[in-house]
Amino acid sequence: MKKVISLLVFVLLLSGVFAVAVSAADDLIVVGYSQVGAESDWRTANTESFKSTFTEENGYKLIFDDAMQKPENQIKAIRNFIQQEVDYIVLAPIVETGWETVLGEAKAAGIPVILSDRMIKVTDDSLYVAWVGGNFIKEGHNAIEWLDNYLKENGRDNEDINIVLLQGTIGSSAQIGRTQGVEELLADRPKYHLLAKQTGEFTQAKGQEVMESFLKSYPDIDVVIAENDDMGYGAMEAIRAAGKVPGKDIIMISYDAGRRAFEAILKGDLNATIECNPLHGPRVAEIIQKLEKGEPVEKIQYVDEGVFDIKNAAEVLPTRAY
Ligand code: GZL
Repeated sequence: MKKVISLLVFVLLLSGVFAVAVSAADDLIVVGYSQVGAESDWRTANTESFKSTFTEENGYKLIFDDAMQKPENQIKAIRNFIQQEVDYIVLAPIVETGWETVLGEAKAAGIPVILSDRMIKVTDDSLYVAWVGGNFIKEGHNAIEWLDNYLKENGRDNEDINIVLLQGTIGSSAQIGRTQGVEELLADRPKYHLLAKQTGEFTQAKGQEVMESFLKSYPDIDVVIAENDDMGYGAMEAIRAAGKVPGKDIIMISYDAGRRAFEAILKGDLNATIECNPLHGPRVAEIIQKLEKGEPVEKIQYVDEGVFDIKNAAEVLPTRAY
């Protein structure tokens, strides 16, 4: 008899534990996150920012999808999130176009969409609740304004300056904004000559390949502007292989301001890195918490960004989170 009672108590306890576990799982906010890929140091830091924020102990279940830089994979992932009836969809859109239909499906399913990193071009901006990211046009301006000061400080402000531009993924907000910002300021600087621009797909390998072709076509390049640090590292390899010294024979400017960029500045290989802060996880979580409470959220939320060079790299590097 005693055995029966103890078995009964054990089963009751077990079902109670199970019920608590189920209800705890039910309380988690389910977030479907479609990430661009894993193409750069920046992207790695951006992904880590989400994975370390959207944890079960913080009250979330994160369903993460790496689109491997293919927009069609993001469309599939979003449809999958809708089928799984997630509570929120977070999208880092690879390119700006092609989102009306699938985000319309998310809206019809009553699932709020939050954009992180890059922007989308849609006629109906109710298709997303908010966007968190960098001010890409301002980042473009930052590069040219830094170059103005650098040339002045080095007594070269009256020289004709030949520039090549390694662009990011064509059609991505980061590429569109940075290129626009650079070209806007070049338009009223007759001494600066943009010899060529071409995409390096935000990767180190492709950046090196494109820079090799630039060096073959243009023997007198003075400045490389790379729309991310990774393409900048590739360009440095190409410049060294051509018998020149990056950071000295050719001024090097790149975007993101990851740890490796600070190290390259201190080594003298890179002259400036224009920050684009990837730590969007906490900002997106803040938006979700507000939405959970029915509070209003700002539609467009820029992250803080700086410009780093030999003057501040040593002091700032120890404080960097990525
Ligand atoms: C910028 C982000 C860009 C980074 C690249 O917000 O979209 O994509 O500059 C990354 O490093 O590949």
